[in-house]
Amino acid sequence: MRGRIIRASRNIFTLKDEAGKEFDCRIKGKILKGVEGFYNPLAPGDWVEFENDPGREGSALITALEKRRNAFTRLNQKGLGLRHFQASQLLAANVDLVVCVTSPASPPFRPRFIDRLLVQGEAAGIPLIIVCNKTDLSGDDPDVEERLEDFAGIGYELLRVSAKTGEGMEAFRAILAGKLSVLAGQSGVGKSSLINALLPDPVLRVGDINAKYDRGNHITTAARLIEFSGPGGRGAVVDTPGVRRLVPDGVAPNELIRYMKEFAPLEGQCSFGLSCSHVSEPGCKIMEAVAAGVIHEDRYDSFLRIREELSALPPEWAGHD
Ligand SMILES: Nc1nc2c(ncn2[C@@H]2O[C@H](COP(=O)(O)OP(=O)(O)O)[C@@H](O)[C@H]2O)c(=O)[nH]1
Ligand SMILES: [Mg+2]
Ligand SMILES: [Zn+2]
Repeated sequence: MRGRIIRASRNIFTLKDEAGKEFDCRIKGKILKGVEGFYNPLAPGDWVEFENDPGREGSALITALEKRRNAFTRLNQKGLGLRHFQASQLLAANVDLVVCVTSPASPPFRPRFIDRLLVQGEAAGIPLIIVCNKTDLSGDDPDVEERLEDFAGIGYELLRVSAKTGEGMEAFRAILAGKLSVLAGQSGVGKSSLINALLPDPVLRVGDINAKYDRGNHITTAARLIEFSGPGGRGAVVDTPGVRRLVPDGVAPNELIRYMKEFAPLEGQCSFGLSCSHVSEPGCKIMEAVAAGVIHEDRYDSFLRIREELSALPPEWAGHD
C-alpha cells in the first residue's frame, strides 16, 4: 500500500493512505533505503510503501521510501565545543513551493532571515515566494517597504496578507492550490495562523501557547502537513517549527553566490574571475553592483555573513563543490 507522510518525529510517523485514512506508523526493521545522511529519516511530503503492523491494530509499518524529488532542510545545530552536533534536518519532501513568511512588525521585520530562507530554497531548487503577513499592523514603514520592493525587484513574487482580517487570503489560496507548499519563517510571523485561515476550522495552535510548547517539547520540532480545499482547488501546506537561527544547509561557501538570485549572473564576471572574494578586489562586479544600487547593501551584508558562517562549518556540513 502507498501513503504520504503527514507528520514525522525522529521515529514515529503518521501517514495518510490514498483513501484518506491515517495510520500511526514506524519503520519496519532498522533501516530504510534512501534516508541516509539526515538527522530524521522521513518528513511530511514523503511517499512511502507500507503494510499493516501485525502487532498493533490500526498501525502500519513503512517498508520503502519513494525517491524524493527534492527536500527542504535546515542545518540542525545543537550544543557548543566538543559536544557540538549538527545534522541536516528534513522539514519537508517533494515540495512545489516554499513560502517565506514575514511580518512588518510584531515580531520586528527581519529581512536577513528571509535572505537565509531564500538561499535554502534556491539551494534545494524549489520555487519561492515571499508573503508579508500582518498587513493590518503596518503603518507603511518605509524601511520595510524598501526591502519588500527589493525582493520583488530581484524577481520573487510578493504577497501582502493578513491572517487576521483576511486581506490577500484569496490570492494566497489561489497560489497554493494544486501544490505542496512549505511555510517557513521566524517564530511568531503567523505561519500557523495563515494555515488556519485556509481551513473551515482552525487545527493549529497559534501564539504564546505554541511558542511555549515549541521550546519544551521535541515533538513540536516536527513539521506537519495539512490539506485544504477551496474554490481554486485542493492543496497541501506544511507548517514548520520556528527557528531562531538559520544557517543554510548543504551549501559550500563558494557556491552561495549561485543561490542569491541577483548575484548569480555575476559569478565569474569579476576581474579576478572565480577567485574574487568580492570584498576588496578591483574590478569586482558584485561590489560594483552594490555601489550602483543593483544589489541592495543589506543583501550584500547577508551574503558576507552567511558565507562567513558557512566557512566556519566543518566541510562535511557545508556541501560539496
Ligand atoms: N495582527 C495580526 N496578528 C496576527 C496575524 N497573524 C497571526 N497573528 C498573531 O501572531 C501571533 C503568532 O501567530 P502564529 O500563527 O502562532 O505564528 P507562527 O509562530 O509563525 O506559527 C499570534 O498571536 C497570532 O494571533 C495577522 O495577520 N495580524
Ligand atoms: Mg506556528
Ligand atoms: Zn568579485
